Amino acid sequence: MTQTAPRAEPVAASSAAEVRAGWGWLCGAIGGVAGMAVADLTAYLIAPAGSPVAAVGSMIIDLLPAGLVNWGKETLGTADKPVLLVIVALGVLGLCGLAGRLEQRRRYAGGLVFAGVAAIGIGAVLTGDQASLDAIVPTVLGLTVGYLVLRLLLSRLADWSSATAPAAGSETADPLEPTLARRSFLIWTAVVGTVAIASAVAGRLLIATAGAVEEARSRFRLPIPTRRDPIPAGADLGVDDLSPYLTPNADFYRIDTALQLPIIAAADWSLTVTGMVEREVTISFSDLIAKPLVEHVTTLTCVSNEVGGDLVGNAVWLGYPIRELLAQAGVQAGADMVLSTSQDGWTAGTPLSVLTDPDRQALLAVGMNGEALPLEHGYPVRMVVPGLYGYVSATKWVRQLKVTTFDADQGYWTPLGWSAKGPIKTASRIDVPRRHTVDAGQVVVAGVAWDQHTGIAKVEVGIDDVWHAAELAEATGPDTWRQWLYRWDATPGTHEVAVRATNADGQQQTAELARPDPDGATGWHTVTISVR
Ligand SMILES: Nc1nc2c(c(=O)[nH]1)N[C@H]1C(S)=C(S)[C@@H](COP(=O)(O)O)O[C@H]1N2
Ligand SMILES: [Mo]
Repeated sequence: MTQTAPRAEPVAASSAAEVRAGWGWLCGAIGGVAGMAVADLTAYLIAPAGSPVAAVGSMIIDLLPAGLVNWGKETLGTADKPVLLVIVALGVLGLCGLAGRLEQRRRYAGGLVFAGVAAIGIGAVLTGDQASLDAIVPTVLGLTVGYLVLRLLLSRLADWSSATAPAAGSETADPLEPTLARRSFLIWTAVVGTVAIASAVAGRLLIATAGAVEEARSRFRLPIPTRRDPIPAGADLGVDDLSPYLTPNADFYRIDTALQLPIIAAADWSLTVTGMVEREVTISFSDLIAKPLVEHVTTLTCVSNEVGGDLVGNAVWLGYPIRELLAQAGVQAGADMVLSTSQDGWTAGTPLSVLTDPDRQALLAVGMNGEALPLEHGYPVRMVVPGLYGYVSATKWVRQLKVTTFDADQGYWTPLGWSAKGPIKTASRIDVPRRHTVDAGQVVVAGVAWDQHTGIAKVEVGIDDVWHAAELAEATGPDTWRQWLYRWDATPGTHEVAVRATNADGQQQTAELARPDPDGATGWHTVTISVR
């Protein structure tokens, strides 16, 4: 008896250390769950392609030998993806648990492991098919939060351990303190753990829905248009750094008020024409794509675009003319506006006359540059109206068209101080040279000019206020921008290079400077170029 007594304390101490180590693993794992939750929720909100767990899963599929992948598909069937995601999640939990244990021994050691996990996630996201810089945000944010959660829980655990250890010089610790510290740690762990798990499950479900919609979107084959809008060979001058005639979808500017990207499955979409109509018409996605669709190239511009700004892009849109749908509903006399409403409640008020104009291709668009609309550009259906700024016409995720009047209704931006009507103003922009220091000799000055639905007839380049005609590229018609180019014989010194366009009505772009609000910026885009 007396021989075993001295051993009792070391045994207890070492098992207490083991228990602490166990808690360290748990704290790390909870940090990992919190991190995945934040990553998935952030991805859902801002960048659906940025979920690191899913991206790592896809990367694993890409790295594994095809035989193994096929074997997985055959044995697991449709469960293959969930199983893979669970494996990835368990891997993250394992690594984060290890991080917890290491952090407990040495500050920042676990942080290094978290950083390593983040690096894998970022690598996977950036090598995915929809890589973009935004897409790394979820991973970075998630693992930062995860590490902070780990630090928080470990500090509670440390409080408990120090309360348990008898204070130096005293026989026993205050019996109350360890209990309190222990309870505090356990409560924090339970609460943070539960919230993390619940958020992770919610995040995964949301991102999985978004993923399924995105997958259906990317598989969707656009119907063949009944009318094409052939692009002349001379539409693109092929100058380096000059905006291409057609803006690739990945580079197309994005403007909307949506904090959360609306995720709409095509099968769940429908659009209702209501208000001052003879009969309400509701159309489903399958009805819409079965209609005769037309293809039209239209340049979209944001009213917020500053002089020289980049909130403008040109795309081939495929869709159904809105006038046809309005005709089916039968517009009542007295109406002068169509208020369109999106899935997320945003609205735009468009002049009825523009939408019913037989010479204007105002579309309910399903396609953008040969593919289904990207989610952030309005999937499955948006409006595109030549000649009007986006805020009064280009409703993305559109669900309702209400035929009404400008007296009775107003679009989202009107009460916020923007003009109720937003016809596009004549504008031009210098894209090239991108660097504003050049060598003397021939310098290509090039850019784009637009005045949708009127068209651009002339572009001039001013070198220190002496104006020269620029060469104009072709275009599909008046609804798109035109590239322009001027070969400048640059002499050493500092020069002011400006551009101004004249539209097809003979109206020269105004030099008068105006801010974007309330109805679009004006002024000549001017750059200072120093020639060596
Ligand atoms: N649902 C919805 N649609 C919207 C907006 C919006 O905030 N919500 N913004 C509009 C504005 S101001 C512009 S300029 C265009 C931009 O379209 P894009 O993001 O496809 O370039 O969309 C329009 N459609
Ligand atoms: Mo806009």
